[in-house]
Amino acid sequence: MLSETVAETAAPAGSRFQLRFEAGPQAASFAEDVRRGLTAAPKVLQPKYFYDALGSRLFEAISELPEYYLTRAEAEIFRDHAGEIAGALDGRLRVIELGSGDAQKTRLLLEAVIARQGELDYLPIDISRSAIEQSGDRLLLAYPELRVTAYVAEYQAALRSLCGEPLPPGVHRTLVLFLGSTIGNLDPQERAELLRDVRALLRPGDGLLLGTDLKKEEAVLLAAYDDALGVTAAFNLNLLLRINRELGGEIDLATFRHRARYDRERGRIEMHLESRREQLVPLSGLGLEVGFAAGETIHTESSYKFDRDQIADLAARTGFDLRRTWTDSGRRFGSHLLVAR
Ligand code: AVI
Repeated sequence: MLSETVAETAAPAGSRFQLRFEAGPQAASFAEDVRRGLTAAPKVLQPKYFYDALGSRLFEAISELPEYYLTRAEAEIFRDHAGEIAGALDGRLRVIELGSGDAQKTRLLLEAVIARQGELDYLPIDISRSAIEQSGDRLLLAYPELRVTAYVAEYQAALRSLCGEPLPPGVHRTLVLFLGSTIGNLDPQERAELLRDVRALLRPGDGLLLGTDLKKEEAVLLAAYDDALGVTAAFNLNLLLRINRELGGEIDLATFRHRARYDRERGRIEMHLESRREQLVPLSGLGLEVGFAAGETIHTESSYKFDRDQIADLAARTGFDLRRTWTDSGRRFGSHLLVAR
């Protein structure tokens, strides 16, 4: 389906902050996706629905957990190597970030780029207007040399709109950031499509910095997705709470449990919600009743883990070369610089 693109600028002219809204193709609603997912076999819900207000806060809490090393490991890479990363592409950069959220780790990179070139155009893309406005405000306060053009949009819609725009004067290169191993939540086909969309925006020599979790012992991975405090369990179960709240469901949360398992062959952690007993779950708002067998699960997320060869292969298939990988001292996480061919 062709998208209708609406771009608005919601900032006074001359300010260092611009907000744009890009409407992509009409996405299915939460209600439609829940109906489809819970009447499918096997049952499935998309991980993008984790991130309502409570889910976003639970994810922030996950990042603080001792078992969930990903956020800290990536921050360590940026603390140790931001200067090298910022200098890896020649010429003056602009930085585009996919899924910027609170842009906490990104600050280390932005600071390093500003230190090299004195000023910077930063273009964060996120579907959460509040996250993008708050982080934009904080960044502009901290860095007077920064200009922010923020896109409240799905990645694809914003990338497509950016494709038509010329580079700002004095900018030679684009560096796209896709951090936090968010790419690991996409299936192989979606992942390649997204990288091709990024590649379409770039010119030869431009870069994509891709953060990915790395393959490691199963026990470490499982603990990261099934922590002792039960925060990840709450993050997962919050999907059912959201269905109750937004779609008039009457799901008894106590009849489901969080499950994390590692599928070694596919190289992915899977999160599931498992019914503790046989039951009929009423979803009155959808005019639907969903039957569960005891032990039956809803697959709520896949989180793929990678090795360097897989990233090199993905890069080659999507129009990039893998130029360099930085890892943290524990070699748990990788920041890969892909350069457009
Ligand atoms: C956002 N994403 C990279 C996280 C991950 O590790 O796959 C989401 C998450 N799910 C459970 N814990 C964290």
